[in-house]
Amino acid sequence: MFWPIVAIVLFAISPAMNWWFPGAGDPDSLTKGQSMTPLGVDIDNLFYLILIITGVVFVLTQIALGYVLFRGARDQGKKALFTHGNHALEVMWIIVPTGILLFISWIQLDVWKKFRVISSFPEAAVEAPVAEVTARQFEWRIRYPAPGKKLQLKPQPDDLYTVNDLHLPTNRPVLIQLRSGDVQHAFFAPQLRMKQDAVPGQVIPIWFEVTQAGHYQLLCAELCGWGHYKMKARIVAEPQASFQQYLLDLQQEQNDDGVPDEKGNDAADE
Ligand SMILES: [Cu+2]
Repeated sequence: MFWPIVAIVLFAISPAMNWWFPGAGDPDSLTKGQSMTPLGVDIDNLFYLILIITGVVFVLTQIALGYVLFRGARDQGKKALFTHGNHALEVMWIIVPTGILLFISWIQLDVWKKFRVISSFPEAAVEAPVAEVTARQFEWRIRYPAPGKKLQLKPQPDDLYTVNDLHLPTNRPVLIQLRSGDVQHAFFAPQLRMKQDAVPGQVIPIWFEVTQAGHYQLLCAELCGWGHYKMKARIVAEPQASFQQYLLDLQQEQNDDGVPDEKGNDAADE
């Protein structure tokens, strides 16, 4: 009974110890441990379902094991019973796990479709990708289209660039074109429940919808070389208006050559 008790105690104290899923930045927040995207909540629910099924099976089999050990210790001296098996039992323990696995694979189809199948992505997000993120040794290069323009597959002269700082609008599905410049990396935003490999030579679209403004982690989840640990970036989710303003500011900053204009004003000071 030792391991079931350990498992149940760990399960009970995990949320309080902050060992649960990563959630909102504020550790005292009520949403701690809760995904910041609606699809992430669906993914968490699948995880909980599997945790409950495996948890119940684990506790029941441990109790059965404990009972058999207890019986064996109590009935010492009795002759052991050898059997060639029980046909009905064997049929049962093939059919029941098969049924459970089929049930899990069926119930996750919808979430998988929304997460990975491009034809099921939200149309508005597919029409206007927000940014292109290129992973490289060892940083995230971010390319936005100029304000008011659409992101093209090929870089445009007026595109805007940043490194390790991905700004996104909240409360609408956003699509990102994911690339890799060298080796295989993985775009991992734990609070948003988004993980996708970046593969050289491929442009992989990913989408999510952040429901709460804030700062979230962006990490590389594929050991990609000596500087893998340096690929720690941030995602800044903000309302549409401040996201637009951010792009305008970025544009001004990028186009500023540092030379004062005819009136003697430095563009960056305006
Ligand atoms: Cu990497």
